[in-house]
Amino acid sequence: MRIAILSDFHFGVSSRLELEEDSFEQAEEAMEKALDSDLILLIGDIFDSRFPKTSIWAKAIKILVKPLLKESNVKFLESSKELRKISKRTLKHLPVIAIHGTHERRAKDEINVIQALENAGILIHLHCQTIVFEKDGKRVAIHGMSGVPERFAKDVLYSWNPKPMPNCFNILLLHQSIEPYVYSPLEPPTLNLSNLPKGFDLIVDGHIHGHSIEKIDDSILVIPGSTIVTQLEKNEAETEKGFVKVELNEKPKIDFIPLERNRKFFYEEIKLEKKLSLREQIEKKLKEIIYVKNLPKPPLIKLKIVGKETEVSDQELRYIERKYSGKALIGFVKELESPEITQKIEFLRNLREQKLSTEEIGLGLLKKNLEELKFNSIFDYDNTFKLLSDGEIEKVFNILLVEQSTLTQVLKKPLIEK
Ligand SMILES: [Mn+2]
Repeated sequence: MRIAILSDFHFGVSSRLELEEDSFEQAEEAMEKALDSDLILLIGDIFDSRFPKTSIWAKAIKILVKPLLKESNVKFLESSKELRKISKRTLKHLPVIAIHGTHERRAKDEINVIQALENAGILIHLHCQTIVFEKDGKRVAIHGMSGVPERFAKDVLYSWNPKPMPNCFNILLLHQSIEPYVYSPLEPPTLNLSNLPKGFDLIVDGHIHGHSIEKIDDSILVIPGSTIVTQLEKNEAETEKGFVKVELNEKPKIDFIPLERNRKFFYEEIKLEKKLSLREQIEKKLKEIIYVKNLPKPPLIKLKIVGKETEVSDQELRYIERKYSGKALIGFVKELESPEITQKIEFLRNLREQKLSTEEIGLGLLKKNLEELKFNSIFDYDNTFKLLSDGEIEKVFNILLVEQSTLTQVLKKPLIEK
């Protein structure tokens, strides 16, 4: 039995004209290379947004339906899911099993994009659920927990308490930071390598965008990484983009399959030397990348210029950008003198690039305000916040109105104080 593990397509991540097709083209290459498998696993963040635009849906669906044209040799055995939720159509073709990620997460009881795809018979969505398949007498049990806020991850996992099934190859799917694999410093993980459940043959984690395969105790931790560069940080230039294939023989064979047609990303540092002009130094570096390496698409190149700010003219940088347009997409970073400013910029960049962390901050504010209003009963802040951020004001109002005793306070004081 062969299993393909793909993650973090981030459909629609870039709306910049030259880059807007990348997330689709790269996921498509991965998906096409995965079609010779018996099962496909999607580990979350398929979409970059909880509410993808119609144009994003249209392109995404073309890729996600590819397995529907493939026949399947695996047999569905059982699941802890309600059987009526598993479409018969899904079981007629090469099965796709998916969890949703941080970018797709919505309020409790609100349908998310992965569940919408499940309704269409394109995949089977798991959240704290298990599904078992069989081929040639070999059984595989897939246990999936979709992405939850980091601070709840350990509690949700422990209260679900998944157990490996006997006589099966057991795979646990997660979409979380797992210390030391941390996605955002703003959301510290509650899971780490030693508190993961025991006895699973594979633990697969989405969310982390650089791939890795690591042995931990009796399990193997597989991080397939994203199929696209999302943050243009230095570490993203260090690993290839791709996905993972697992061949179940006596001993499982696990291979990382790199993409070949994807846009490459380079992060280079240029220290100003006195001998050469800045332009000469930059162009030398650019030529090394553009003309020496055999690249399928104009690469993304981020150049960090280290030196005194006054030595670098913005005009000159714009000139170089224009000169190489069509051959490369170039971005410049100037190292600033003050470490304090660097720190602030780093913080803002983290906030901007991780919408969900911004939500975490908003959630904290809401919680504090509601506490001040004496909403101290069993109140689901997380859910209320997600409803608010989805624009479901009516529903939130109804939740608040249930607490008759606090109603007068709500009407007297504004919900969010200025
Ligand atoms: Mn992601």
